[in-house]
Amino acid sequence: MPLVEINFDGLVGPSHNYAGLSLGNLASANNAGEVSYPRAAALQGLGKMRHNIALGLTQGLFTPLPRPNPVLLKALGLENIDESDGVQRRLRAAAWSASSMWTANAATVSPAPDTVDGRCHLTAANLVTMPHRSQEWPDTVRQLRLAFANNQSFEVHDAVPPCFGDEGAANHMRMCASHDVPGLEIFVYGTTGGAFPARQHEQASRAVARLHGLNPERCLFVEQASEAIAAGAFHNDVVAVANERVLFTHEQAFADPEGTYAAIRERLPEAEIVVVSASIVSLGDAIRSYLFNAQLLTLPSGEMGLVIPLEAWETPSVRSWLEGHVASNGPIRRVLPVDVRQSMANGGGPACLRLRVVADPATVDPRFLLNEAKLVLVEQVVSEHWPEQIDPADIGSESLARSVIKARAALLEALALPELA
Ligand code: SUG
Repeated sequence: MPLVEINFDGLVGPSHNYAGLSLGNLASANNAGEVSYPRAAALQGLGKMRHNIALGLTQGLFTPLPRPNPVLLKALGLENIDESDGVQRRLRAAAWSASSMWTANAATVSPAPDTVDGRCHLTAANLVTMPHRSQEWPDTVRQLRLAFANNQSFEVHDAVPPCFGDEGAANHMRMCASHDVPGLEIFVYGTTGGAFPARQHEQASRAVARLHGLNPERCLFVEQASEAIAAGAFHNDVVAVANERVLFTHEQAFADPEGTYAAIRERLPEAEIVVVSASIVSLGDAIRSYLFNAQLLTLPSGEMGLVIPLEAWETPSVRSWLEGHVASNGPIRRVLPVDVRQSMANGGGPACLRLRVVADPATVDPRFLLNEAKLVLVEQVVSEHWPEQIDPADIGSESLARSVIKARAALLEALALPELA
């Protein structure tokens, strides 16, 4: 049974907009009120998926969740209210958010070689820190239970209780000799972020590790540096990323960097830890450019490639670090810039847009796997149905709501996914 890493990207939803809902996410705050381009955004995301398929990688797709979310609008008593004050407008915008596109926050995933029952375990993330994200998990679970319905290979858990914030794979890294052998699972939590919230609670991470039946000797619970959160690294994947034996991290990612590296090396002697020092790429440049919100991938040749946002390539300190690393024969052999600017403007880089699942593709519902023909089909649906642009002032408009609902329905029909309608 060949276990490979499958990247499930979230398709940018038809209601993609810039409502500035995420405190501590600098891009979301800086672009609040801007006009968004949902059609272009979704096509950019699909472009990244095509790019990664062309590299010879297995690619999956998750569909956008129902928006505007009738469940949230009803629960907040906002169903029949037209006149809104500022707070009500933000709550309404929450119900319209397309934030489920960032599937790195959909769940935490422990592949079969790591778990006591030999199945791949997924726990949906409760995302309770941000109201617009806390509505995602019940619909996310529905989608995960469909994609991973094969219960000989998978178990999908409900989110952990809302007393402990959990943001999923964005705060979880797995290191291993190769994807198909037991790995070291590294859970990164925050305690404080100055003016900004620490979204991942240690007890949520520990609960996920227990639910997944992980071997405690192959788990690490590591604190994120509060200075990183305070500087805008609202998830660990904004300042660090791992793949197989390589950890690629900013010097200021962890509260105790040396202790963290030593603990990793003790458990995984073959680990290669690539640290970018703050004197070469400042924490500010790392966060603005999203250098670490990259897909560190093992290519079919066995070499590692780093899929970065164009913004990183355009940042002089970052580009010169990357060029130096490749020239000095470091473990990242190829740098692969992609354009996901519409998602980036809400704080979502290439890594945010994907959930990594190590599994045998034959055990996944094929409707969630992509090939060129399906990509073309989805592009057609997006080109025909996704709104060209959304001004945040349009949020709440009935005609826009109708087109957003219709667009998602057209996608579900094209993908033959009536269960999600
Ligand atoms: O949760 N942005 C998302 C970005 C998530 C990025 N994911 C990872 N780092 N894995 C967030 O802050 C912006 C929504 C708005 O402002 O309208 C937003 O939700």
